[in-house]
Amino acid sequence: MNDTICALATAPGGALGIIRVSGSQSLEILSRVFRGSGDVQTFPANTIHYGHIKDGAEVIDEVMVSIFRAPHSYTGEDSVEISCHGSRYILNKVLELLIACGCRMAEPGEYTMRAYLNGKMDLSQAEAVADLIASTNKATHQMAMSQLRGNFSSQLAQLREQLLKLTSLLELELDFSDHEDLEFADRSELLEITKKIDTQITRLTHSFETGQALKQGIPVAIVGKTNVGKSTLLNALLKDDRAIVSDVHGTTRDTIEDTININGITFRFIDTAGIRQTSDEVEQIGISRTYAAIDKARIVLWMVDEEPSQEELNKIQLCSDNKKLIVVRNKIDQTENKPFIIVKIPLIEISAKHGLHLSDLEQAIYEAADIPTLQENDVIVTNARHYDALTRAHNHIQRVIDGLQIQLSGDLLSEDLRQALDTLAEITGGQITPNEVLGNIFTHFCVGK
Ligand SMILES: Nc1nc2c(ncn2[C@@H]2O[C@H](COP(=O)(O)OP(=O)(O)OP(=O)(O)O)[C@@H](O)[C@H]2O)c(=O)[nH]1
Ligand SMILES: [Mg+2]
Repeated sequence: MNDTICALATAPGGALGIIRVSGSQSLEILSRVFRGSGDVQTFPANTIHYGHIKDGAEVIDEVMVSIFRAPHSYTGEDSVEISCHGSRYILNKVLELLIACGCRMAEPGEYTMRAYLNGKMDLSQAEAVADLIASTNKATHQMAMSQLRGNFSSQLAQLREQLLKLTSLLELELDFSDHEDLEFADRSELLEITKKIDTQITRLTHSFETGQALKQGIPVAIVGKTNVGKSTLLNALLKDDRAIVSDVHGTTRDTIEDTININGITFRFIDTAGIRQTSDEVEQIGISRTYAAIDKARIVLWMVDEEPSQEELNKIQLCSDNKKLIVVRNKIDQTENKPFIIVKIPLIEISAKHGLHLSDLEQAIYEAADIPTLQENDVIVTNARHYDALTRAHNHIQRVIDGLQIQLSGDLLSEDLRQALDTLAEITGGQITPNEVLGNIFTHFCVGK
C-alpha cells in the first residue's frame, strides 16, 4: 500500500495510451521524467499540463499529464495520468522510466483495491467497476451502474439496520427478563419483522437468475428434426456463416453457440443436432447433447417444416411444460404457406433461408424472455459471491423464524441474527474481509484498473 504503482490503463492498439500512476510518490516520480512549464511538485489538483517525457536528453513522447491529489482521486491517493501516443514502444518506454524512478508495476485490480481500502467505495461497488468494464449491452451496463452508484449497498444497509433493531429488541428481552412488570415486543411482532427482512433477502436472491441470464446471455436452444433448417436459422440470426448447412440429414453433430443482441438484451443461441432415430454412434452423442441443451435453455425454439407427427407433438408438449417454448415453422417459401390441418398450435412462420419474418421471431423471443424492464435504481444480484452470502443470510434468518415460532430463547436466536449480520457485511466488506477473499476479488480485474 505504500508503494507508488504504475500501469497502462488503456487497451493496446489505440491512438492514445493512458498510463496511471498512484501513490504518495506520484508527483515526485513524475517530476523526474516529465518536462513542462513549472515545477511538477507544485501542480495544483485537477489540472492538466502539456509537456514531454524525457529519458535523459532523449524525448520519448509529447504528452498531457492530469494531476489528482489525495483524497480526491480514484484511489484516494496522489495520482497522475499520463496521456501518451498509443505506440507500444512509447508506452513500454514510459513504464520502464517510471519503474526506474521508483514505481512498481500494479497488480490486476490494485487501483480499485486501493480505492476500496481508502474508503472511496465499498466492496460491492468495487466489483461493479469490473462489471461496468465488462458490460456489453444496455442491461449489463445498467445493472453495473446501479451497483456502482450504491443502490445495492444502501439496500444492504437498510437490511442491516432492521436486523440490528431486531437484535436489540431480543437483547432487551434477555437483559430485563426478570422484571415481570416490563412489557417487551411480543414474539409475533418480532416474527413479522423477521419475515419482512427475509422477503427482502429472498427478492434479492431470486434476482440472481435474471442477473446471470442478462450477464451471460439468455440461452435459447434451436431444436427439431433433422434438415428442418436449424443451422440456417442460426446463421440468419447471426448474419454470419457460423454453422454448416446442407440438405444431408444429420449435418450438425455438436452444439454450436453464439450470441446476438435483441432490444439491448444478449441472447445465446444454441444450434443442436437434429432429433431422429439413428444407429450412428457420433450422431447419438450429438442428440443426447441436444437434450442437454434443452435442459439448460430458458427458451426453446422448436422448429418444424411440415405438420408434426403425434410423436413429435408429444415431445413438444413435454418441452412446453417446463420451458418457454416457441414453435417455429420454417420454409414457408416452399409450402405456399398452407395451414397445418391437424395441429392447431401457435406458430411463428418464417423462412430462414430467405430471411422472412425473422424480426417477428426475434420479437417473440424477446417477449418470451420476460425480462423485467430495469429502472435506473433497480438492484439485480449479478455476482456469485453476493448470491452466496445472501443465501447464507437467508438460511440464518430462516432459523430465527423457526426459533421464534417454537419460542426458542433469545440468546439462541441472537446467535443466528449475528451471523446473518456478518454474512451481509461480507458483501460490502464492512466486516474485516480476509486477505484471501480480497485477493480473489481483485485479481479478476485488468491491470490498470
Ligand atoms: N426452401 C427453403 N429451404 C431451406 C430453408 N431453410 C433451410 N433450408 C434448407 O434446408 C436444408 C437443411 O438446412 P439446415 O440448416 O442444414 O438444417 P438443420 O435443421 O440444421 O439440419 P441438421 O443439422 O441435419 O439437423 C438446407 O438445404 C437448407 O438450405 C427455407 O427457409 N426455405
Ligand atoms: Mg444443422
